[in-house]
Amino acid sequence: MTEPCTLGYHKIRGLGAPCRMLLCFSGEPFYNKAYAGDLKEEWFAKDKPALVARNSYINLPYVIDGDTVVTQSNSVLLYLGRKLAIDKDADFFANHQAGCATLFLSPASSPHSRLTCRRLTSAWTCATT
Ligand SMILES: N[C@@H](CCC(=O)N[C@@H](CS)C(=O)NCC(=O)O)C(=O)O
Repeated sequence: MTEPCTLGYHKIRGLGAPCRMLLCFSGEPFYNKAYAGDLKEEWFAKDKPALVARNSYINLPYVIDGDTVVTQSNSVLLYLGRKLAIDKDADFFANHQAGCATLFLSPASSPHSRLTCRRLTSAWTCATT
């Protein structure tokens, strides 16, 4: 079994929300590394210096998937869309941004509105209800 990937961002929606939503929509468990009052110690003093060695552009949001570290929100969305097989080659450019926007901006009216996320220990899993 492969280790779930880690999505790192602030404990707010912001640029991390569509990234988290892609993971939730896919049903893949993932570690939700959400920085809050510990930002200075956990992000700036610990994780950022460690991750910059693996990706010199490291910022929030980022995704760690095994040996791969992807950062910059658009790149994270492209990576997750491809990894989770949400973005299909046939309609990659036509659908990618629209899919994220639907998840991000219109949860109430989107076909995914019944998606719920549950936190299990340190990983997140999602289910449609
Ligand atoms: N161009 C970047 C902007 C990233 C960014 O500005 N991240 C903010 C939060 S929205 C942050 O707190 N970065 C942490 C840092 O500078 O180390 C992206 O699209 O991901």
